[in-house]
Amino acid sequence: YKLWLQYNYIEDSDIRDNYLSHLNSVQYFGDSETINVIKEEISLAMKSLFGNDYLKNINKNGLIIGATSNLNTKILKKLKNEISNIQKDGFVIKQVKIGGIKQIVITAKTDIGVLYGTFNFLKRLQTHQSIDKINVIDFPKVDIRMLNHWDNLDRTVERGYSGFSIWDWHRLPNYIDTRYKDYARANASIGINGTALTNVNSNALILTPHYIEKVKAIADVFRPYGIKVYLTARFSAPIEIGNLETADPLDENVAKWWKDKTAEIYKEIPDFGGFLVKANSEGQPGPQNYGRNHIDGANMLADAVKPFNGIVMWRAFVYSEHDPDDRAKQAYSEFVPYDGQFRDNVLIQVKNGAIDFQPREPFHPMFGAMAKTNLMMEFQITQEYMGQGTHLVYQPKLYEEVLKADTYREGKGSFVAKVIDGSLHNKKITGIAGVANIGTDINWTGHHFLQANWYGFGRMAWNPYLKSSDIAEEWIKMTFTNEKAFVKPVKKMMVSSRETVVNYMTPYGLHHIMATGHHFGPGPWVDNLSRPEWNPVYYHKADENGVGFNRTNTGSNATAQYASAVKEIYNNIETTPEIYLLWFHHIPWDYKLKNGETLWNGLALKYQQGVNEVEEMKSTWNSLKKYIDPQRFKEISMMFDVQLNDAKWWRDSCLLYFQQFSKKPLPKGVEKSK
Ligand code: GCW
Repeated sequence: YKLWLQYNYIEDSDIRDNYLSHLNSVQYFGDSETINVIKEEISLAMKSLFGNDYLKNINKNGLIIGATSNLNTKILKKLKNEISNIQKDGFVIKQVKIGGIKQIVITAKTDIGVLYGTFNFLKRLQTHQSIDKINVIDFPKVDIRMLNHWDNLDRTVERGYSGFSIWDWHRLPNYIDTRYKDYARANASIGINGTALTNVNSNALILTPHYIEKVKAIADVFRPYGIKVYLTARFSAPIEIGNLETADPLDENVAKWWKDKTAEIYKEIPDFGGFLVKANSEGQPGPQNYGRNHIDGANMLADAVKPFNGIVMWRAFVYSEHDPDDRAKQAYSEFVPYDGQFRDNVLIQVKNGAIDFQPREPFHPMFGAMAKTNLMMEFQITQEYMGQGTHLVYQPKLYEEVLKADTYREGKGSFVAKVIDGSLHNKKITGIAGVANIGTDINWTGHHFLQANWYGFGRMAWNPYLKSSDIAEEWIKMTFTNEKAFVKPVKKMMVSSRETVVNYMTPYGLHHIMATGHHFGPGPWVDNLSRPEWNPVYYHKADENGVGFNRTNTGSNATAQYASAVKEIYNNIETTPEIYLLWFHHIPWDYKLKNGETLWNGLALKYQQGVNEVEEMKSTWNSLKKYIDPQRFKEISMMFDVQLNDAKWWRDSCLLYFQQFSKKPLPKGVEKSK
């Protein structure tokens, strides 16, 4: 339940004594709700890390915590250089000598920055890093770092696999579940500063006074932790809850209705973040219902929130049956021509890939393609297409792969990360969102290891250039133990787990072959759904001649949506990385892979490799029993049983299905379940 804020007692007395020699006292400067929560956190952490031996003597080495505006000039003088380098909600942690006493100063321009600095400092203690002569300066590289909850008002969670929604609408606003505070602590500890409480397939009721009051109660809990609340705006709300006959964005009454509604929300929640909108996508209402376009819709809402410094996050996840040629192309075609026409408080929110949160997708061609539009990333933390809440898949590895991809939009080195932090085109507002995997389960995320995906998302939102393996290591130490013999194998297992799921589900660029609706197990055979682009056969196109989706210039030409350097790489089968082979090319079963195997054999071997890797994870885990508590050990161990079964199911059924086209035997080494 405590996530990565376990603050395990430091058993090693050398480490403990060394820390304690620096931590005889703590002095706080400033007076705000945020400073109060910092005090609470420090006291909780210290007691837990050190037992009763902490913070005894005020005249010895200690901690000084407070924003620069509240520190005295003596301290400020010592930190002049560092302070001038603090950006945004960034912070400095530095040891200085004042009156012969060594003080570790945690400071920032804002109290929220001080909170971030405090959590950073506590992380160092949790992970047993040295604080001798500590000198750290850090700041968030992205402005909006938020979670998107796909939580419905009846507490079901769309694509949620860890119980029900933690927002207890029935008992709000008067009953404040302690979870809200723990949620805020956890998020603030990784730098998350926003949360959209409700599902993008939204219910307009959330915008009625009855619910606004409840949202306000949540916002009040989150405020000291620097977390702003956002809501999803159902485009047809003016009709559904406003008694208007239309939701046409160019209708004056509609625009006025949104302005009034927005003012009503801000009256209760003065720091309300703004709206997240899914429009004209998967049946959700939107401006196109009235013959208008995305600009009309987004700008109308942007004008409503503008006086309050609010923003609109307008999703680019659009596709329809009317473009049967290639679903992957639609978002780019619908949005890129509008570049430069959105208001400056609109962000277009783009999923990491052009289809839908697959185990692996090439980066979305919209990244880097809209130089004059704020554009933010949407990752999925919940595992809709990756075994849901039961498979250990460490997703920051996927995030890293996408962020590191080179769009070549401004020449070599135009990484997706530079689009997201705004540096590629000097963007006004930058953002990154993750679809939350949080629910009422005691461990929050269903599977203990999936807490790491929430953690890792937050860390990479703070700094999209971080290495996912480093993040895994700090998470393991904070969540379980610093014991090397545990950390090393677990880190290895986490870091390779993403490739493993690709191997047993969708190797070599296969995608969207999950069973219909729930997207859990395999379903490559499904061919009877009403819309072509819902059927897995649409994506793999397997027949006797081969398999894969030809998106090159001889096929759907989706490759033309990339910068020319990237387009050329993907158009040519020789230069296409094999991880994307079947994403971009339709190729014969006996095509020779780089390792000399035929495509059919290679595919079968990958499925087998995926199964073998889950076996290895399971046995690694079983060998680590002595390092952790029996309950977490057992629960995780049972999850590996589920994952292994599922991996075999994927291997067996996909190979059996594709074999009817390849008409070839399974290569040596590939097993079949009985
Ligand atoms: O991934 C798909 C999901 C839908 C989801 C949609 C979206 C919220 O299957 O459940 O709806 O994407 O992102 O809008």
